[in-house]
Formats: sequence, structure tokens, C-alpha cells
Amino acid sequence: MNTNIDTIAALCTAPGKAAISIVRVSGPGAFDVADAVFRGSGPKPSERTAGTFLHGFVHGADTIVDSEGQDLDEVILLLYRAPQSYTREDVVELQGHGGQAAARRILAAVLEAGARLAGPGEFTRRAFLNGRIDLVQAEAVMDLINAQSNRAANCAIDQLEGHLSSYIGDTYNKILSTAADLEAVLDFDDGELPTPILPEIMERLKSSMVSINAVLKTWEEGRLLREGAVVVIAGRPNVGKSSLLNRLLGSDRAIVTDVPGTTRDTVEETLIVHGVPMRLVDTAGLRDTDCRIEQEGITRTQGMLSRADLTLYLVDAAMGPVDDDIQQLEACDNSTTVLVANKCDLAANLLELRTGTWEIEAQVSAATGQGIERLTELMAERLGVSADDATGIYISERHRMGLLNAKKHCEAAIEQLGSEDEGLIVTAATELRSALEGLGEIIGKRYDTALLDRIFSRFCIGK
Ligand SMILES: Nc1nc2c(ncn2[C@@H]2O[C@H](COP(=O)(O)OP(=O)(O)OP(=O)(O)O)[C@@H](O)[C@H]2O)c(=O)[nH]1
Ligand SMILES: [Mg+2]
Repeated sequence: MNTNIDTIAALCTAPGKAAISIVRVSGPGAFDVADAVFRGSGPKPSERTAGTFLHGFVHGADTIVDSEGQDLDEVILLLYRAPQSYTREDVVELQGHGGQAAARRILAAVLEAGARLAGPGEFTRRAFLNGRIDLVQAEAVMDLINAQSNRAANCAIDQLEGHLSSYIGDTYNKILSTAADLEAVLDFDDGELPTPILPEIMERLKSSMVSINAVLKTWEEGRLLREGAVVVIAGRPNVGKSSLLNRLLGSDRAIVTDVPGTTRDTVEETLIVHGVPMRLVDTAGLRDTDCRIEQEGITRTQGMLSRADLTLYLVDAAMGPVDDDIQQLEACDNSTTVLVANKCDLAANLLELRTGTWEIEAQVSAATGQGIERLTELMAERLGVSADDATGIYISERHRMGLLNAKKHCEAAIEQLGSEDEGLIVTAATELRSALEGLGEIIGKRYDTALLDRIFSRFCIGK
């Protein structure tokens, strides 16, 4: 452990009215800070054993303006001794009463006693630097805090428990031993190459590529689980976009009238489907208009359409797509657009319409709820979302970049080994070392301050 570090502190609970708030202190001076601010019966905190919790009061140091050593809050103090703590350092947690003032006063007293205010994610960063968790597990902490659904939380726990880390670690070790064997081949003189070993090395590399490709496939769904999907409801005025939003949400979120052009600004709300937060966006109806307010609304619709993971393009079931719809659809990406016919309760016959490449994929009635369940399933299907209870490994964008890097270098190594040019064995070995760097960066075998800053800046203060 690096002993040349300071003692940090932060409020770990959300500020505001609550039953309790927790100020956490971590570092070599944590117990000195506790001794300075805590008043209770019996020996001082620093003289207690780990795992003790003490009842007492936090008082301000005499130097704190206005406090003059007075009691600031009644607290429970928890003691953890290195390495048995979240950060693997000495840690003290002060549980006081919730609320803005009480928590702020405890934190002020702790800082006055010598601790420094922690930066975002600094406790978790220390847990990583002190070897308690790897980078992938550190990221899982934030995934868990950000999880919006049971399924996302389960996946984060899986990652925190090390499932993704072991997968990447195993692949790393496989390539490492292959690289070592390849480097051993280099010790042979030219013309004395034990050729049978090269095909075996190739096979092992191909098997590593299978592992890399398999986990790469989880990225898209992982992104949706973590960040959610933007699902835009678009179409001409009055086709029932706002009614569909309300029906999907099961609440009267957007204004519905029979006046075309009712919705001007975009209206957004989240619906969780199979654990994926879908940001449903109701938009202003698309048409030519002289009204400046409506024009601005339509500009916003176009903006949302360009950011959509999925577009539900609505048409009136009695009419099907009219020329204006076809024109709008021309600009849409077929793979991310679902053509939906609404108001099918009014249409005499269900549509069997195909317009060029466009086919009506869902027939619904926002008024009666007909077809809504099927539409929700279709949305999940088109976004590539699997069933509700599917958990396991789902990589993030950062993991994907490392894996793609490793994949590129493994592919190059396989190609070079396949060329049967002995001179290329050296280059192939170098490629494998680069592949290892890509994988090593994911779990944090290799890191620099910039990488850690990038990862932990997304954390909240106190975590
Ligand atoms: N019968 C029937 N009426 C519907 C259905 N969906 C919407 N409507 C009616 O159609 C009218 C327009 O509905 P909206 O949801 O406001 O339509 P919109 O597409 O949001 O319209 P703009 O905001 O103007 O673009 C309202 O009178 C709704 O009650 C449906 O499935 N069946
Ligand atoms: Mg509307």
C-alpha cells in the first residue's frame, strides 16, 4: 500500500432530509481525525479494535468559527482498520442525523481536524489502487448506483463479483501463455523452427478470438442497460402520438386533443422494458406550417429523430402511409424504424400495407390498448433486448475499445503466422504483446492517471 497519501473525507449520503447521513473518513490519519472530533465514554476511537461502533457526539474544533468546541450532532462512529475496509485503509464512518445542516457540520469538523475533501470516486479509486478490486469492478460500483432497473442492478452485481473480470483475465492469461510460447520459438535458429508448434499456436489464438468476439457481442445490450434507449414517437399531426405515449406509460403524461398540432415541445418519460430504460419521446406532428411555434417544435422533432435508437413512426390505420409519410420515411433508417398503424379500432379492416420497403409492423389502438403489448415486445426485439431475467456479462464502451484493440492485434498476429514467413514471427509476438495491453487496460493491469481520472470523474463524491 502507498503510505505517502493523505486522509480524505466526504459526505456519502445524499444531502437533504433523511433519517441519517454518513460522513466517511479514509486514510492514515482517519483515527486521529476521529479522536479530534468525537466525544464519547471510554477509550478514544484510536484505542478501540476494528469493527467497534461507538455512540457519542461530534464536536467542532475550537478553531471552527461559531462552533467553539460545542457538540454538533449525536452520532454512531464505526471503525474499520486497514486492510479490512472499503478502501483497504483505516476508515471511520460517522453516522449523524440526516439533513443539510447537521451533515455539513460534521463534515466541516472532520475537515478542520485535518482531513481533505475527497474528489469524485476517490474512495473507490483507493480501493482499486490498494488492490481490493480491479477497474472493471470499480466501474460496477457506479453501474449499481446508476441502475434504473432490477435487471441492470443484477448485472452490476455480477460485474462487481468479478464475472467480467475473470472472463477478461482468463482471455488475458490464454494470450499471455500463447505469446510466451511464440517468443520461445524465436530462440530457435533460422531453419530449425519446430514448425508443428506454429499451427497449435494459431489454433490457440483463434480460440482466444472466439472468446473476445463472444463478449464483444454483449456491448449493444450493455449500453442499453446502462444508458437506456431513446425511442421517438413521430408522425403527422393527429395520428395519436401523444395518446400512444400515454397508453405505453399508463398515465396521462401528454396533452391529447383532436386539434392537429397539439404537441409543440417534445415530451419525455421513461418506460422500463425487460430492464432497459426506454426514454419515450413524444414529438410535434410533422407537417408544413406557417406557425413559428409549431415550426420550432418540428425542428426539435427532427433533432430527436437523428438521436433515436428506435423510431415508432405512426400513421392512421384508416389511411395507411400517405405521400407526406412516405417522404418522411425516406429519411428514416429502415433498421431503426417501426411503422405503426394507430386507431385500428376505427379501421374497418386491418391493414396489410407494404409501401416500397416499408411494411406496417404493428397495428395498435392507443384508445383501447389493442396491440400495445405486442408493440412493446417488438420495441424490445428491434433494440436487441433479451428477456427480463437475462443477466450476466454486459460490457461497456470502454471495455469494448480495449477488446477491439486486442482483437485487431490478435488478427494481425494470426495473419502473420499464417504467412509462413519466419521473419514475421517476431512481428506476430509484438502484436500479441499489444493485444495484451488492450486487455490489461480493461481490468487495470495497466493504467495511467489520465485513465483513472476519466473513469472516476463519473463517480459521485463520497463513493
Ligand atoms: N378512436 C381512436 N382515437 C384515437 C386513438 N389515438 C388517438 N386518438 C384520438 O386522436 C386525436 C389526436 O390524438 P393525439 O394523441 O393528440 O394525436 P397526436 O399525434 O399527438 O397529435 P399532434 O400532437 O397534434 O401531433 C385525439 O382526439 C385522440 O383521442 C385511437 O387509437 N383510436
Ligand atoms: Mg401530440
